[in-house]
Amino acid sequence: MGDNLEDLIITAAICGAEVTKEHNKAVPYAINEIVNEAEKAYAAGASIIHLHVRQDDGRPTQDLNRFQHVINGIKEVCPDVIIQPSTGGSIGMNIKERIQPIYVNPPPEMATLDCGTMNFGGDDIFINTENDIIYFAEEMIKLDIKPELECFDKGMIDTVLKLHKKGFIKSPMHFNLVLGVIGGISADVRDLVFLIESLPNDATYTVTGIGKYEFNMATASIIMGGHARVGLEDNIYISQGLKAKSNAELVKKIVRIANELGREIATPNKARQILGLV
Ligand code: KMH
Ligand code: ZN
Repeated sequence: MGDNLEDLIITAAICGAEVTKEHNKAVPYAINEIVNEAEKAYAAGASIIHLHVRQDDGRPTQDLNRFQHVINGIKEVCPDVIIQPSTGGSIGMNIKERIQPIYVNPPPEMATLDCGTMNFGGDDIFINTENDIIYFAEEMIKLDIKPELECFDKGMIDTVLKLHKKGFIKSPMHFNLVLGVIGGISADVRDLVFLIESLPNDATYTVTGIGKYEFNMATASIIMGGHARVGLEDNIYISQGLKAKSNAELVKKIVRIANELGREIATPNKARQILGLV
């Protein structure tokens, strides 16, 4: 294994919108905390920072200025890392609110694009109608931003393929297969194989396993030639019952696993080549 697989792109989802310091005190809120977590995750091997931001008191926000400040701060300490703002925001935000971070200056190289409506974690509804998806996609095309297509279930991949045929999403596409959100697809290897086999041949993909599935799903992806996402947004534990001390600790664990399996880690510039960002 590893001989002919491309280098592993590690995405660190360092902040999220729903997880709080009550869940894990390492979840960053203030600008300097987020910048610090990004820097350490990058130093540990992450080439992409998936970014949400917060008010100082922890409330999630999609405020353009707040994103600009955080992105400027991250670029100061790790200028070459790929910054991927979230357009998912948090549950209940409207699409105009959510799209703001794609308008930072200069535009980000990538941003997330959530590809369907779903129950999210129980009673919440994460709304992404087809028209919403088209709106995000068209704005990203205008600014030459590569969408990372967040798919929480197989039907969302079908939606992407349909919108791709209509020209709203360009090839080669990059997917984030998210498994284990309550309301989305479960996180069995069988589910992951099903999703991967549903992707176009020229697509790239990363895999996010939620909660206790984070490392199993990431490891399966490493073996199958995909990429991996870890971070406090998705999982607060480094191992069963033991809270992670930082995002970097989660990144270091997946680097160790990849090393053991003979998969090289991508630098940000290698990640740019793999994703067609250059
Ligand atoms: N906070 C979730 C409701 C994304 O970043 O694009 C959505 C989310 C997805 O985190
Ligand atoms: Zn997110």
